[in-house]
Amino acid sequence: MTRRITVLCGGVGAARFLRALLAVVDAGDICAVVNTGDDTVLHGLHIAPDLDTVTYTVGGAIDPERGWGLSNETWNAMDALGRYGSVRPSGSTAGGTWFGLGDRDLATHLYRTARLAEGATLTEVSGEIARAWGLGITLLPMSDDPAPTRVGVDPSIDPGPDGDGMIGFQEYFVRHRHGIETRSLDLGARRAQPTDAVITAITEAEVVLIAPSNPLVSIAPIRALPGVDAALAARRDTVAAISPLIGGAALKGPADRMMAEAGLRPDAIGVAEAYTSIARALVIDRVDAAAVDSIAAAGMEAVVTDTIMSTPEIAANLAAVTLRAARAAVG
Ligand code: FO1
Repeated sequence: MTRRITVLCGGVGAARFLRALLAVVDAGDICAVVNTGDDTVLHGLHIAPDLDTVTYTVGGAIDPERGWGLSNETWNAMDALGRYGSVRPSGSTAGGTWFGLGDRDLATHLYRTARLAEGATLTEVSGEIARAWGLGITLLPMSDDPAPTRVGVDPSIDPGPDGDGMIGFQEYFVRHRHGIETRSLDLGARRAQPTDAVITAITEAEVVLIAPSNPLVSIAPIRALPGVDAALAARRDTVAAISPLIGGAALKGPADRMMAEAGLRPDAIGVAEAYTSIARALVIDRVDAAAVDSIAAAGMEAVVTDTIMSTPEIAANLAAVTLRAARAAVG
């Protein structure tokens, strides 16, 4: 059964938007299509940060300061791993503690990894995890295939496993604290397939919303899956996006710098240029009201409102405004 509203999601901003959307529509009407380009294997465990950030946020268990991981978390396993760091041979990644995995968060990765090892698909496991957390929404990974995003950096800073400066997304985002220049992006999604459920969620929903996520590393991987961009373009009139850039900056994360490094305008107009082929409306913050004409010139209709979800009321209004913008063409 197709949900009425499909939301293309990345990490923190998307998760917060989904929570806002739940204030104005039933969970049962929402299908979240989530980026898995950030997924990585550490300690032999399949880590799916964007799926987990959506799960924990919608499930009301997210750590509010970090925006990822669980609240009231303990770190005993990480602390205990530290002992082995001193004996680890060079070249080994075992026992690394640079990526913080809390004790309760580990349960999710243990469950997911064991189920995948039994032959379950990531879609099946994500459905089980969503049910275990009582989310109500449909939680779909963008693909059941590995689709890792890799970031090209200066090899003299980090040569990466192949010596060419191509490193994993979490190595860029966490280990290097996204503080080094990105020279290129390799979207593993280009070599993966969207699940049938994702294509159905995009083609049969009443509206598709693009959450306020990083256009390049959260939304672009979903678009890069064969057939997805065309499916979105085919229904462009009922697709609305929210700009994750406000006043030329991202609220959290490196979206603005990565856009500039990719030669795109690091502002709402740059977001419009990135999305105009697949979405009709772009919801922007009041501070960007002067960009309305430029966004129109890029082919999108700008809708101005408060987009910083600092209170539940502002968040609910953003969700309602975005829904209205997506439905506007439906009449
Ligand atoms: N982000 C960090 O900045 N430091 C971490 O140690 C870290 C651990 C982590 C563990 C599980 C998880 O689901 C997310 C985690 N994140 C961490 C956030 C993650 O890197 C980002 O949420 C996404 O990959 C980008 O949206």
